[in-house]
Amino acid sequence: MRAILITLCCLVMLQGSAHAADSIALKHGAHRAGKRTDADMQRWREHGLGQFVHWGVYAIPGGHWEGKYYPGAAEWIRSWREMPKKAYDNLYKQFNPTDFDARRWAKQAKDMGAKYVIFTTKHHDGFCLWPSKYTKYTVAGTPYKSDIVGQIVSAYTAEGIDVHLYFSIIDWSHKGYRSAPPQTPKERAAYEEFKAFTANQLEELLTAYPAIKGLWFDGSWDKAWVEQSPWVDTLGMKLRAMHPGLIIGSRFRADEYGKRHYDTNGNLIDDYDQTWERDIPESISALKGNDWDCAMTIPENQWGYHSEWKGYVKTSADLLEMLVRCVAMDGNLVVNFGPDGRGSIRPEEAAIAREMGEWMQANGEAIYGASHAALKQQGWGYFTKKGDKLYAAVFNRPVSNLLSIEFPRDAALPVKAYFLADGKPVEIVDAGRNKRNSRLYKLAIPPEYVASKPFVIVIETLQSAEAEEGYQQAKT
Ligand code: JFZ
Repeated sequence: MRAILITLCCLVMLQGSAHAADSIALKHGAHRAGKRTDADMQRWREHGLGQFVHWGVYAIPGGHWEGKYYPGAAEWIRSWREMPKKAYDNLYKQFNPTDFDARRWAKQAKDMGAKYVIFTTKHHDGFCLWPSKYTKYTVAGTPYKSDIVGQIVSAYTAEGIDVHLYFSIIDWSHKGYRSAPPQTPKERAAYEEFKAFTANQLEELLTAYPAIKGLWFDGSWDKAWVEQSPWVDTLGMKLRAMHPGLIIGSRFRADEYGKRHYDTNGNLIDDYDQTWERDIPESISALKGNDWDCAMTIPENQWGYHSEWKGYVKTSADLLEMLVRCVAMDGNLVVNFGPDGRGSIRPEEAAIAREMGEWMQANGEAIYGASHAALKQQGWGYFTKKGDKLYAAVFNRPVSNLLSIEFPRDAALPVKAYFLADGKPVEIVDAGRNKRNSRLYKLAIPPEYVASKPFVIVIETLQSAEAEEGYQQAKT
């Protein structure tokens, strides 16, 4: 009996699209082993920097209700017991952002150096910033009336910025929506309606805005949604068939065992790892070779507009360091903006955009299309690489002005170094070998070099034999 069972188990395990010998057959796990190799995904991978925009009716109260301060994330204020649901659900009647100018936002994002934007079409409250025909709770029913998603898609696309649409699976406005799995036949029927509604809205978005590049899902952790994994998988395939090249992160669906992001066999579900939110991995090994991005807030945990930020607010230097860290581990950083109820970007965010943009203008070469460099991490900063160039982004300038670098013995060796911003040369000092026979060098920053911001040194490399010669020549 036991032998029969084991044989049966083995047969079951051999079926399906298992990737490795020790993996189990999954119908709704990862559908691909390794990274996507197509041009659309390659383009996404090279973005480096993105902008996130959280906008909706929550921007009107801006984290306050009747004089009281809401300490949570502003876009969650509806769930606060101090704010009556009814009051929240009527906010749309006041939604009239007369300052909104999609072209101004897009220009600002472009000047910041963002290559893609993720824009909230619908957050957990269910309010739609496009005139969806499947609900009345949309921008069309507000005094503003006009389609906001449409304006965003055209303005950003015109600036050469790729648009990805944020879509919340959680929808507090739909009567069939629920977080826990439906139990009674009535609940099940209502949930089926919610599923159909969700699918309709997603198809509607892809049809109305064919220029978009991807969908950024959120709120898919609900047990009710996780339980629907085979259906969600089929929906995903339909969306991909409708929109070739579509990019979807790992926060859309679970496998049939309820595993999210990484399936039961440990393979990434869909196109990139979406678990890095307000968090950056310690080392590239945590990514297991997958694409990823990090969505980051400027204050601690505020996505929608909160008129009063409390706690530590990140500076442009903090965000630039995060950006370089992400790119050094083959990821993108997406910086969040929360415009106010009138459609204005707050001054603190405008300043961040400007400062990051100035830095990107001078140093973007070390970011766009750059990737992980397999060199030992150093305390002064981070390495990225592109072709035969290495970029040393310096965030902690040593008092000695000497930057240690270490090259594995068979790596291409450094032959020339200079500041990315102005091309001024940087001396490469040969510091011998360590006991592993790695080649050690020091980059000598001229003591008179003044930098009020992080800076980048380009290191040109040549493969060993050539390098040996080049280096000897460079010394003469
Ligand atoms: C979600 C939303 O609830 C929030 O309002 C915002 O839109 C953000 C981008 O996404 O919040 C999350 C989702 C996932 C994690 C943390 C906050 N997470 O995986 O750590």
